[in-house]
Amino acid sequence: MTITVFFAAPAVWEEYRDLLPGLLADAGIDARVVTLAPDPAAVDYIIYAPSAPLQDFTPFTRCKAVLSLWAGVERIVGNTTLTQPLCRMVDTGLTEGMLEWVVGHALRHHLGMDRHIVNPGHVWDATCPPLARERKVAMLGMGALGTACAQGLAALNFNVVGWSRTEKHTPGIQGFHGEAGLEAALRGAEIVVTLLPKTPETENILNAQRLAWLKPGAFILNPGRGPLIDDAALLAALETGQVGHATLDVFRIEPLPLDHPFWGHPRVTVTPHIAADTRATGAAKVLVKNIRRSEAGAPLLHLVDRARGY
Ligand code: NDP
Ligand code: OXD
Repeated sequence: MTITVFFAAPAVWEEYRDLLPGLLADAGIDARVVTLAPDPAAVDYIIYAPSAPLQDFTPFTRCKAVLSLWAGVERIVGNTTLTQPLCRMVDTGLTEGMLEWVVGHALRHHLGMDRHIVNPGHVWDATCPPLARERKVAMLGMGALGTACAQGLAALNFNVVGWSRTEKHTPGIQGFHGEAGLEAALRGAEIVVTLLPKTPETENILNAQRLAWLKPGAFILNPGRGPLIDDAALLAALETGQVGHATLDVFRIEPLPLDHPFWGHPRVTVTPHIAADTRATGAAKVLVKNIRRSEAGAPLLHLVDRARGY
């Protein structure tokens, strides 16, 4: 029987149009992919992105899963009309992109590259940076992305510790978990990377008290979500020097409003939510794999726990 896949993310359909139907066919799935759902009750799977106009999932009575093109699902997970299983995106392209962004920005701060790249006074400052092994890095979030980034930084010899909700045993990374483990993870850290989902528990996780646990002059990298950081506390910590620099990819409001103090702040780098992008070539394979599993009666991959919110 032909299944109907509703691609409900018009902004990125061009990237998938020549890819997805062929991959479904190659996987032996008899499917038609539609970009409009005139008969929602006939739809078997929905492919979703936050830019999608779709908000009411009630009419999709036959839908077996909603497959998100994004890793972060905070904009859909609380939708009360969504009763169908929700899967998030976990893909090597997303992971590799995040690893590159995190390692690149961590090395920029670790090596003090700015002093040499922007040096209008031609100052001969021969201060040598410490070795990576001498710097503690706290990775908040040890999921698909956090683990890859923690391992990448550890491979460069950084002293990486990880923090997650549940206990983890990642080779080469000292693990901490839960509220009780947060202080030990952050205390004395010189680089903090936030790769947590936005949930009620993680909002403002980096507040004034926790920023004070870091080594003075610490660097913050936030490619997770804007609300993980208390903006006012961060600005105050930048003012006192407790935080030396913050490199931020995500914000409470995006695009970041032009009058926001982060723009133009000498110790804040703004990148426009580009740390990692879902790339169609890899993502389409993940979507097809999940549809194939579901059609074969196997459990869905990357299922979101609606109660946890990620
Ligand atoms: P995962 O779901 O794989 O990992 C989330 C991690 O956060 C897990 O280790 C989880 O712990 C931990 N966590 C969640 N809640 C808590 C809590 N209350 N206390 C402690 N730890 C907690 O997500 P990904 O790694 O795939 O992605 C992380 C986030 O990155 C996304 O949610 C998204 O917001 C962001 N992102 C940003 C992108 C960008 O371009 N800027 C691109 C893609 C994603 P546990 O393992 O115990 O469950
Ligand atoms: C995502 C993102 O969550 O791009 O995938 O932020």
